[in-house]
Amino acid sequence: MSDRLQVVEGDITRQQVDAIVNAANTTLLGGGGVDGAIHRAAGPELLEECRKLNGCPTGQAKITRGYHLPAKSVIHTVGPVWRDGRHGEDELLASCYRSCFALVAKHGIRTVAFPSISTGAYGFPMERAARIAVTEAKDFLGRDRSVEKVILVCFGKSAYETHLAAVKEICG
Ligand code: AR6
Repeated sequence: MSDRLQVVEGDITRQQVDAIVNAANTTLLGGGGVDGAIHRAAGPELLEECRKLNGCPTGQAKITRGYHLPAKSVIHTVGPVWRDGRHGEDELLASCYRSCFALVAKHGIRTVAFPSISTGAYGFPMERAARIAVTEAKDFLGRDRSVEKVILVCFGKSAYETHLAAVKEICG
């Protein structure tokens, strides 16, 4: 289990995987944070393809090519904006991970890297988000034997430690 679920500290745009996940907004037309970094690294062709997707609702996901990224595909998902935790935020964030994993399975993707969706501009508490990410990744890896690696890419040491703790708590 734990060899198929990895936590690393780093920049998701540098990951050598089949697909990386983008924490986008409902327009899918780019933004700041990891979204901005992915669009910069992929090049303008990514925005051209995104324009044809007509956006994406919160909790869902859409896939594009990766263009100049090392990753062949980008899975764009839209996390919930944190309000107070009583507006379906947990379920919407879990739904992001499930929607991404559904695309992973559908497209025969074997290695996928996720950023910590919603924990930047959207303000979702990271510990709580990390537990949801790890729970969904563990469930998916238990169901799908063809996926070799799910990498949770943490931006900074504190994010890394938070995610490691969630893996220890949930995966033992
Ligand atoms: N690699 C990995 N993780 C990163 C990187 C990177 N290069 N850059 C930032 N992070 P955010 P959100 C981490 O704000 O909260 C955008 O403008 C960051 O430290 O990128 O889902 C979109 O267009 C944080 O832990 O996404 C939306 O409007 C995590 O990625 C909005 O922000 C997510 O932070 C989405 O907000």
